[in-house]
This record gives sequence, C-alpha cells and structure tokens, in this order.
Amino acid sequence: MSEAPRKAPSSTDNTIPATTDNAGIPVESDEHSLTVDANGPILLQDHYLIEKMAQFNRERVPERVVHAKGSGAYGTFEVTNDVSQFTKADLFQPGKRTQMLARFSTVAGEQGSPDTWRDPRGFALKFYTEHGNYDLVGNNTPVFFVRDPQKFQDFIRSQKRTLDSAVRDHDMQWDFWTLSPESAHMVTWLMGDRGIPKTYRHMNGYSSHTYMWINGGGEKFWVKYHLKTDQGIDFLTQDEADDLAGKDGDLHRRDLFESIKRGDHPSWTVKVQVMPFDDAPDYRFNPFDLTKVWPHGDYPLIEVGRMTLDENPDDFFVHIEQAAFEPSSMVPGIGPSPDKMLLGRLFSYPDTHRYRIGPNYQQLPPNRPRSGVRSYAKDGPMRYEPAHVARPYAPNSYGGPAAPVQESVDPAGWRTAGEMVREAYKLHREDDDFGQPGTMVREVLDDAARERLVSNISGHLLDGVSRPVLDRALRYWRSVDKDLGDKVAAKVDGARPS
Ligand code: HDE
Repeated sequence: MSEAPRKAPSSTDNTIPATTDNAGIPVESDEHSLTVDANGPILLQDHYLIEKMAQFNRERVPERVVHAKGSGAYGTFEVTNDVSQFTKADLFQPGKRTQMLARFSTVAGEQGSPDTWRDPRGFALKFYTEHGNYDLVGNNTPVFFVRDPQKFQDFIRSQKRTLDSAVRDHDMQWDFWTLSPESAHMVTWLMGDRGIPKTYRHMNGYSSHTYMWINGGGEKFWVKYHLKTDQGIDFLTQDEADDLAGKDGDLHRRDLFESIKRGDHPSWTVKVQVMPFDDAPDYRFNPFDLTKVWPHGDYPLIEVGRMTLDENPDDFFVHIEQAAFEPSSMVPGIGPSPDKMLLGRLFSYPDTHRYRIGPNYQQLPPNRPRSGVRSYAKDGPMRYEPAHVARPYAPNSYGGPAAPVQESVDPAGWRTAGEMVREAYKLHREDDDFGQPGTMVREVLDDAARERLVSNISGHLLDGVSRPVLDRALRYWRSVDKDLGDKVAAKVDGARPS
C-alpha cells in the first residue's frame, strides 16, 4: 500500500496558486458571489458559493464525549534496552524504531476549555508497527477513579455539567467521589501537583491498566507502562493555573506546537514493571484493579526505550481531531489483562469512532496502518482504499488472505471458568480503598506538596459543595489520612459558618 503524504506538496515557485473549488476547477472570485447586478439577487448557479456554505455547515464532527480538548504530534519510538525475554511485539525488539502519533488532552472540558483546569490528562499513543497499529491509550496518572466500567458513564456525568443550568458543579463531583470510595487514590493524585501539569511536555504517561506481554516462547507476563518525561515533572499551582486560564486558554496546545516547531523535541523514557504471570493470584494487591499501583519495590521499573515527538500536524483536524485511539488495537506479543475497565474499553473506543468519524475511520491518515490491511471489510461511507482481497469473502479459493489454522494460535488470554455474576473483585490481602492514597500522602509527598494538597482540596470543597456532601468529603479525607483530613476540615470549617 502506498504511503499517502502527510503534508501537501509546497509550491516551488513564488506565484500564488489559483483557488479552485473542491473539484479542482479554478474559481472566478474569492470575494464576490454571482449576482444579477451588484445588488443581487444571488444566482443558484453560483456553485462555488453554495459549496462554501454547505461545506462550512458540515465542518464539525462531534467532539469526543470525554478528552475533547487535546493536542498532538507525530514522532518516533526507539528501543534502548532488550526486553525480548518478555515480549515478541516487533516494536519492542532491540534496535527497533517505530513511527508513532501522540495526543494529549484534558478530560472533562470541551473543545474550547482552558488547558490549565485541574483535570487528569490523557496520554494516547499510536505506534505504526509491522503488525498493525498498537494503541496505548493512557493517562498522566497510574490509577483511575473507578474499577468497573459500569460506573464510568455516571462518573463522567458527575464531572461534566448539570442537567438544568449546564454548569460544572463541585457538589456533583464530590457527591459521586465520596459515594465511591474507590476514587480516593485517583482524587489524591488529581488534587495534588499532578492535577495541573506545567505543560504537556512536563508530565508522565502511564498505561494505568495492567496488560499482558507474551514472548517468543509463548510465556506470559503482566506489565504496567510508565512514560517518564525527559523534560522533568513540573506543575502549576492553583493560583497560577487560574490566572493562566484567563490569559491563554490554549497554553498547553501552544507550548507543544511551538516547542516542536523550534526544534525542541520533547521526549519520554518508556519503562515497564513486569510481574511474572503466576504472581497475580497471591499478590498483596489485586494486580488488575485500576485503582491500585504496584509499588516499585515489588516490581522495579525496567527501561524499554524512548519516544520523541518531532513533527507537528500540518492540519490539526485531519491528524489530531480525526485521530482514533483504541485500546483494542493490540499487536502480537501484547494482550489484555482481566482488568474489567480495560475489557470495557475494548468495546467502547471503536464504537465511539464509528459514531464520531464514521465506519471507515481506519482509512484516515492518522489511523491508517502503515503495514497494510488485508481485511474482508468493504464499502460503507467515505471508503476510498480498495479492499486488497481477491474475493469479498473468506474462505475463498482465489488467493486469500487466510488466517492461520486454529490449532496453531495461542490466544493472548488466561484460564477462566465459573458462574456468571455481578460482583466486586475478590479482595487481595492489602486491598482497601484508602490504603494506597494514605501511603502516598505520608510517604511520597513532601511537606510543601502536602500543604498544597490541603489547600487544593479545601479550595475545591469551598466552591459550591453543600453540607451533607461536605461532611462525607471530610470523612473521606480523614480515611485517607487523619492528619490531612483534620487540616482540610480546619480550613473548610474555619472558612464557613457551621
Ligand atoms: Fe477513555 N474514552 N474511557 N479512558 N480515554 C475516550 O474515546 C472510556 C479510561 C482515555 O486522545 C473516548 O475517542 C470508557 C481510562 C484517553 O483521542 C471514549 C472507560 C483511561 C482518551 C472513552 C474509559 C482513559 C479517552 C471518548 C471506562 C486511562 C482520549 C472519545 C471503561 C487509562 C483519546 C474517544 C484521544 C477517550 C471511553 C476509561 C483514557 C468515549 C468506557 C481508565 C487518553 O470511547
């Protein structure tokens, strides 16, 4: 399959090219409609005017229901360490370089929202590997607010806008969080310094989920990805962020674009934690629970490679707005884990792309696998790449393509059997909702970071959270850490009439 150019060819002479309509036909005027005399009426045969109006009315695709505001760039991932004993995925083999696309985003806002609102940041990556696209669709946090996909839609609605006034509302946010104690770890991250990165270049990325890696011998491992910023972690205080939100809503978008444009290419060191497959059942935390981390003392970070972003999109809509990331795109050597959230996401993303961009979204420039497509899919709106199959059905006797015979395939899965149930995960020894956030507050944060956490939480709570929810929030923080909760309570109660 030929590679479509990412950039339009530039004009080699200095003459200004003639405007054409979308059929490539030179147009008569950029400024004047075709009218009977200078005062009109306008004529229906002014095809170009009608094309302009009609095209304009169709410029938008629906914005992403979450992660609507984002920025992205193309780059390269290169392997710097030999991890072939853990995975056979071609992009992770020694010496390998793979073209890639990254998109960073805020979560709860809309297309026009300020970049400096307190929010997790999306960290979505697409690697154009030899065996198709590998998408790693993570956040700048190693954990998440909920652990069951059943609760995701409710969670997002509580963070977005009210039904009636259509404003964002802290009461709704804390109502949901405090009724969902599994959110405590993520809310501690969100209210801390990582909740407002200085720029997209100054934040880490995480797979958050546990994935499976499979090596050439068929051996399986559980892995978590960490993408450490080579620019150094940096953040904005709440006051700085509030101020900047009013001055430049596109601060982070501008920063990423400008830094790549001036040749200051941001990079991240990609590392993994690897857990032997059989450790999972008896590990002290449920290794598939998205609200938990694996302490580095248990599973240290192993370097894999470096990703560098060095090419801005020449057309934001084409390359970034239409970029369609999907955790279901996993290449040989990589598989899912039993994380219920991840399994829910495997369905949700291709579904949203079909709705948002259309069923042939994978043929668009940012999404097109560079390794070629030999699927039996055909037809549908806006399809332009011919199907590279001899006959539109399988099996056929006219030269395939054909999948391997079933017996030779080792699915990227795990053994399972049992009744169908709707139940929480079985608890591991140290699984509780407040344990890990408490450890983070006491052992990871320094005094200054703890002070900022208290101030961020109390500031947020004092902004429109009503009394019953507020009381629950104070209990929530005292459960995370007694001292932290007392400090938040002192600030909140000191500032409010009881
Ligand atoms: Fe997403 N999420 N999500 N999410 N998510 C989307 O897909 C969803 C979750 C993340 O730059 C949507 O294309 C469900 C966790 C990123 O284009 C949607 C669940 C993590 C992006 C969707 C989750 C993420 C999205 C909206 C719970 C971090 C932006 C538009 C089961 C590990 C990707 C779209 C980009 C986007 C669904 C939870 C990260 C609706 C159902 C956990 C970075 O499909």
